[in-house]
Amino acid sequence: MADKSPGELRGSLSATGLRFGIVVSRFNSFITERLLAGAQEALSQAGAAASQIEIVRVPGSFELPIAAKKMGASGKYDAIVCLGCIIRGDTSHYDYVCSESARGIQLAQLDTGVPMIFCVLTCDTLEQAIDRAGAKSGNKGFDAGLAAVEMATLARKLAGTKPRQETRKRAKRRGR
Ligand code: INI
Repeated sequence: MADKSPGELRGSLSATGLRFGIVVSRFNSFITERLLAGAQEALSQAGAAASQIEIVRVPGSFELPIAAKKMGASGKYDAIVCLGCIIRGDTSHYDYVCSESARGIQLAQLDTGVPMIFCVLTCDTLEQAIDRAGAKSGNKGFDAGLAAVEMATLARKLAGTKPRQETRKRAKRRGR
């Protein structure tokens, strides 16, 4: 991240002491599983152990908001990553699923106060989705994982609370 000016508040990329939820749509799982792998990689690079991450699966992107909202309301997570892939078909179904998943996820984070990362690919073709799930245009799941760490740490700072201290026992188990 670029240098920050005095008095500026921003998140960090350290996942120490934080908990993350990832909610994944099974629809177009060929793509969403790649997004999931990207998000997990980003969280791991930020220092999160598998025990700090919980994964929840839902049928399609339309169901992401309700799961994300319930996860947010549980108080168990510092940030939640929402992963889906919507590919345009012959009817207007695509538009409803896109707008409701985006709207629902935004409402869920505003209602619960838990940062939720919108990583729902909205593509005209499968090729566009493949490009964004680890091919030509990188892996948007990875970007979402980093955004989750940044927003989780920023939310802690804004609330004036510190991440949970890592116990010596847990640190030892993780080989730190
Ligand atoms: N769900 C998606 O995540 N992606 C899609 O491309 C998609 N299409 O094309 O239909 C899709 N539909 C299912 C939807 O999300 C719900 O699961 C379903 O309508 C049941 O509520």
